[in-house]
Amino acid sequence: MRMTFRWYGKKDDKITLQQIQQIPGMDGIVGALFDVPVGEVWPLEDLLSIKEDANKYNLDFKDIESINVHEDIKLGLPSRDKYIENYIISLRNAAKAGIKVVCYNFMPIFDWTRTDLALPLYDGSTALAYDYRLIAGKSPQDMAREILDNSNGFVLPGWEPDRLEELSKLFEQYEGMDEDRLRKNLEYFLKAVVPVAEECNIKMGIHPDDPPISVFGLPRIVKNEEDLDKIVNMVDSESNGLTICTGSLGSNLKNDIPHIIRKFGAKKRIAFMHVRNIQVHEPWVFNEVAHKSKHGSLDMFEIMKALYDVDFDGPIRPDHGRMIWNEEGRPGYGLYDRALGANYLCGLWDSINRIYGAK
Ligand code: DNO
Ligand code: MN
Repeated sequence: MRMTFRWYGKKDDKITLQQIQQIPGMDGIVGALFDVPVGEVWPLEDLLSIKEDANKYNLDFKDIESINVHEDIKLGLPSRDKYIENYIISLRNAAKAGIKVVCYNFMPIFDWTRTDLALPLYDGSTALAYDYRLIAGKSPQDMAREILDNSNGFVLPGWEPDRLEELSKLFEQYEGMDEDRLRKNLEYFLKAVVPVAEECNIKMGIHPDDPPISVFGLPRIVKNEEDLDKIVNMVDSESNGLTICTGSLGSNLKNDIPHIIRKFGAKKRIAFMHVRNIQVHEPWVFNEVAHKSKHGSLDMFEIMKALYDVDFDGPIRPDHGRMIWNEEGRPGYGLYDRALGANYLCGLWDSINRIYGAK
C-alpha cells in the first residue's frame, strides 16, 4: 500500500512538497494538471516536471486525480470520439511518466457537491457538510452563490463562475438523460480507453458520486454496490477499476464499505482508496469529521482490515480534512487534519499487520 497526499501543484497549493514529505509515513503525492482544459491532451513534459519536483522530496508521483472526462463523452455526443482520442493520448503520456493509477469520475456537470464548506463543529473546527433540505427547491446558480459567500473565494470543482454562466445550456443538454443512457455512455468510454490503460499497465479508478444520489435532477450511476457491479462488468479487465471513497459511498449507511472492499478487492478491481470518516445524522444530512472512528459513522478499523484481507497494494490517501488550528485555505484540503488522518491510517495499518502478520 502506498500512502499518498493530494497536492494541487506549485502554483495553486500553498502546502509545499517539503511539508508533505514531513508527514510520517508519506510515500507520494497524487497530482493533476489543473491548467489543461478538460478534454485536451496532457503533455508528457508537464507530468515529468511534477514527478521531478516530487522526487526531489523523496515522494513518488504514481497516481493522478483526476483526468476529467469531457462533458460530450458523458452526453454521448458525436464529438466524444475526438475527446476519447485525446484521453487515450493522455493515458499514454501518463504511463511514460510512470503513472500507475488514474482516478476519474462520471458525474454529469458537477463534481462533488456540498451545501456548506465551513460548518462549525463543536470543537471550533470547520468541515464540509451536506444537507438535502438546503438544496431542495434551489437552482444550482443560487446554491453556488450561497457557497461562494462563505468559502474564502474557493469553489467546488465544476462550480467555477465561468462555468455557471453556461449552466442552463448544460442542463438542457442533459434533458431526458436517464441512468441507463448515462451508463451506456460510460460503457462506450470504457470500451475505448480500458484496453489502452491495460496495455500501459495503468489502473483506471472511477470515483463514486458524491453524494451518491441524484442532485438537481441529474442522473448518477456510481452510488452503490449494484452500480459498481455494473461498471466492473462493462469491461473485464483489472484496468477497469474503482476508487473506493469511503466518505462518498459511506454517506449512504446502506453501503457496507468493508463488504464492498472485500468483494471488489478480491477481484483486484480496487485501483485507489480514499479513506475518510463522516457523521451521518439522517439520510442525506451529513458532515465530514476527523478520520478517527469515534468521531463519525464509519468503522475505520474494519475498513483497513478489509484492505489487509484483500492484500490491497495500491495507493490510499486521507480524503478531506477539517480546518483546524486556524488554518485557512482550500476547504477540505488543508495540511493539518489530513496529515493527522494519514497518521491515524498508518497506525491502524501497522497494528493490523502486527496482529495478523505482515504479508
Ligand atoms: C471527493 C474528492 C473528489 C474527487 C473527484 C474524483 O471525495 O475525492 O474531489 O477527487 O471527484 O474525480
Ligand atoms: Mn474521494
